[in-house]
Amino acid sequence: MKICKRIMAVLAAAAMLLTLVPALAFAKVAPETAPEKTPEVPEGYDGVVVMSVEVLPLGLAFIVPPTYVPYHEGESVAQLSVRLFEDYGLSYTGGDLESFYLTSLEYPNLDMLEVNVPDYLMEQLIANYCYDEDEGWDQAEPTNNMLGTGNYTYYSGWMYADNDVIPNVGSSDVPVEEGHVYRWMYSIYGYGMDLGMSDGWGYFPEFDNPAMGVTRSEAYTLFADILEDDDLLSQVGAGCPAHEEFVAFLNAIYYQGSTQEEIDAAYDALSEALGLGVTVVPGDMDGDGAVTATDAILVLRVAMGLIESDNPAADVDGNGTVNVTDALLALRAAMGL
Ligand SMILES: [Ca+2]
Ligand SMILES: [Ca+2]
Repeated sequence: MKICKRIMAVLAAAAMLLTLVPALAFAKVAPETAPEKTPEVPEGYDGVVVMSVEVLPLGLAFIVPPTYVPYHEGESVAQLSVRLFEDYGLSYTGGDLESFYLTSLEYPNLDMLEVNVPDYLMEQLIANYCYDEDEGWDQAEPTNNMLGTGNYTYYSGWMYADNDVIPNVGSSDVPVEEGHVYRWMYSIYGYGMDLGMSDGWGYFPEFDNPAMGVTRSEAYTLFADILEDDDLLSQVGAGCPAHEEFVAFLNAIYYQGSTQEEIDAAYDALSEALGLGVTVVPGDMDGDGAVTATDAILVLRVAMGLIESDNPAADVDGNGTVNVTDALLALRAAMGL
C-alpha cells in the first residue's frame, strides 16, 4: 500500500515533469525489430524467392527443403521450378516451359523409404476406396523413384502453391514475385484437399481436416533463412542453443496434419531461440504491443529498484540504464504525447 502511494506520488510528479523531458529524446522511441535476415541476391539475378518440394501427405517430408532460389525479372514459376529441379539433379517430366505441367519428379531413394500417411487422412483414403487394408493402394506405387500422377491413388499428382494458395492457372502463366513462397506438393487425395488447400471440388466428402487453411509460408521462409545463413545454421545443430526448438519446428512442418497453432508456436519458439524477429517496443513492459500507464508504472518500479527486471523494454531511451527518464518517456507514450 505504502509502495503504491509512493508510486502514485512519483507518477504525479512525473506527469508534471513531462514537459521538461526534451521532445527529442522521445524521437528515438520507435518499435525496434531485430534486423531481418535478408539473403543476398547473387550477381546477375533480380531477387530471391523461397521454393520447396514436399511430399507430406505420404509422410515423406521434403525432396527440396524450403530454400532460396534466385530469379530473373519476368521469369515464370515454371522456369524457376525447372531450374531448381536441375540444380538438385532431379529428373522430371512436365512438357515445355510454355505450358508446363509437372507429371513426375524424381524422389532420390524413394524406394528405400516407408510411406507413413497421417491417421486422419488414411481414414479418408480407406473410406473412399483409395486404400484397402488388405489390398493396399488403389494404384501402382512409383517406379525408378519417379513420383508422378496417379501413383498410390487415382487422384495423386503434383500441385503447386503460391503463398499457400493453389493458383487456378499453370505455373507457366505465373510470374515470380519477390517475397513469395512457391511450394511443389504431392497430393494423394481430393485434388489438394489433403494439403488443406482445396475443398475437393465437391467430389469428396468433407472431413475434419487439421491442415485446412493452414499457412506455412512464414515458417518455410524461416527454414530457408536458416539454411542460407551459416550463423543461424550453427545454432541449430546437436548440442547448440536452438537445437531443441529446431527439432520441434521440423516435427511441426514435416507433419501434414499440423494445425496453424502448432506451426506458429514452433515458429515463435525457434525465432526466439535464434534471437530473430523479437520486436521490442520501448516502454511496453507487458509486451502487448501498446505502451500504457501500467507499463509506465512498471518502468518506474524498475527505475526505483522496487522490482528487478531485465526486460529491454524498460530502457525506453536506449541509453543502457533504466531510470526515471525512461519512466517519464513511457508515461508520455502512454498519454500519447
Ligand atoms: Ca503494454
Ligand atoms: Ca534509459
